[in-house]
Amino acid sequence: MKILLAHTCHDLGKMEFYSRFTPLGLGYICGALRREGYDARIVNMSERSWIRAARFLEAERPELFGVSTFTFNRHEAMRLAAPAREASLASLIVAGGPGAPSPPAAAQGEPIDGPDRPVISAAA
Ligand code: B12
Repeated sequence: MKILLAHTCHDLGKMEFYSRFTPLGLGYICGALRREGYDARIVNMSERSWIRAARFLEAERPELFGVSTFTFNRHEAMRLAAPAREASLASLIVAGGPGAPSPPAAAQGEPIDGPDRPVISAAA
């Protein structure tokens, strides 16, 4: 199964070194998946435009698309997942990370139209 794990920062974060970082949590997930024999890769979309990010997904067509979710990038994480859903590029879209346990967007009544499954994960 082809798995793509992605991160993108918020627009302001493009100017910040830390926000652009590839989250360590994605590395853990990717390592565990690879150890189990899955074709898993990480892609950091922080420096790509939305159009380039969508084109990349179209070319890659992962079967599972995982999106890293923090509070600071929650809208962008959903936006990243949206083209995968709209074009049915990925069979399953999941969101995980420190922003996933109690999605702030859901708590505030904002629509979540990106992932199929928010994945519960813990952070202090
Ligand atoms: C080390 C650390 C850093 C380091 C290293 C960052 C890096 N490259 O990962 C530095 C100092 C650079 C940093 C920067 C930032 N950090 Co920081 N950081 C941490 C800290 C202490 C540990 C993170 C970690 O590695 N945990 C270990 C991993 C394995 O756990 P995890 O990330 O939760 O991942 C697990 C699950 O969540 C899940 N998972 C993670 N991603 C995904 C994705 C999918 C698809 C799925 C299915 C599952 C999944 O699987 C993983 C394995 O179980 C946490 C606090 C904490 N105790 O967790 C804060 C924390 C993650 N940081 C936080 C913040 C806010 C930031 C910054 C935005 C700060 C800033 N303004 O710049 C940046 C963002 C950096 C980035 N893009 O990742 C917040 C996030 C809060 C939130 N709800 O969004 C935390 C929780 C601290 C806090 N309590 O406020 N950070």
